[in-house]
Amino acid sequence: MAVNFSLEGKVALVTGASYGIGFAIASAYAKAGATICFNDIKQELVDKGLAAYKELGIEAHGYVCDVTNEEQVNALVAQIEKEVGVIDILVNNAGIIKRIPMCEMTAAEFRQVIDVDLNAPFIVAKAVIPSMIKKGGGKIINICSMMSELGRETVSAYAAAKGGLKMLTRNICSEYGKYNIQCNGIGPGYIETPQTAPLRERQPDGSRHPFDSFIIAKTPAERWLKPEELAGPAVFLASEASDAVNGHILYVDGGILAYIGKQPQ
Ligand code: NAP
Ligand code: GCO
Repeated sequence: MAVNFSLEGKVALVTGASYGIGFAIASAYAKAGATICFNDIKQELVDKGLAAYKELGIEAHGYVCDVTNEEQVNALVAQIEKEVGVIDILVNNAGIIKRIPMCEMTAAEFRQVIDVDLNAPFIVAKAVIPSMIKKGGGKIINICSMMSELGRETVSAYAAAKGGLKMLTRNICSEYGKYNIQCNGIGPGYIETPQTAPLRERQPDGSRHPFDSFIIAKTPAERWLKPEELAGPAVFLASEASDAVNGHILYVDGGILAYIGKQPQ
């Protein structure tokens, strides 16, 4: 029996996909046959994203929408259903991080990270599930993190959100699996995107950022990963090939979670 990795005829919404990981995943979905919808908070970034997709020969549908705003999200889903079609594949990708020592972080800052990284995936999934049920099924992919499993200094809000997102993923699986909805997560390792750029900045003397060196030592492949390396796992989880996979977090981390780390020389 041929395994079906095709996304032909499917409508995909990837949140926060003007660039970065979301852009790489949405581009791969387009190459697998899906129609791409994405959003960003700012029109200028939606426009930049549309141009970037066009450069790849992809006619994407871009929308301004703040994923933390339930009214905007419901309007976005209704507009996509009217203009493009029912959403078959949702990737909850939009996310932020604030790297602040916990006792220096305000409650407002903590709440802001939880709002984008955990409340928003709930809001957007809740908005798309009813039509997925009517259509006979769907795919929801939540972009988790190493911090769904591990903590580190300064990322308390982000780790709490991504840990919660792992359990939201499992709960959507549990509650909606009977409607042929598969909800899984992707847990990227350390990826070269604007979000991690501060961790890779060269030092004034030209040496690597200490965190950069740390990740190199923690990754068996001894390198940061590229957004495009998430494409294959993302296509798999969006396709019929993964219909029996549900509630799973697929770590695409180059082996970080399996590795104690290189012994200091
Ligand atoms: P990024 O470069 O910072 O991009 C994040 C995207 O989300 C941007 O397009 C951003 O738009 C959008 N966004 C933020 N808040 C939003 C909101 N309220 N409404 C709509 N869009 C919003 O991040 P990335 O590195 O590509 O990461 C994407 C996802 O992967 C995030 O969930 C992140 O936590 C996760 N992740 C990243 C890594 C990594 O190493 N990079 C590893 C594991 C997991 P604006 O530019 O307008 O803010
Ligand atoms: C950090 C990084 C990480 C990555 C990613 C790792 O400050 O440690 O930003 O959190 O973004 O989530 O999987």
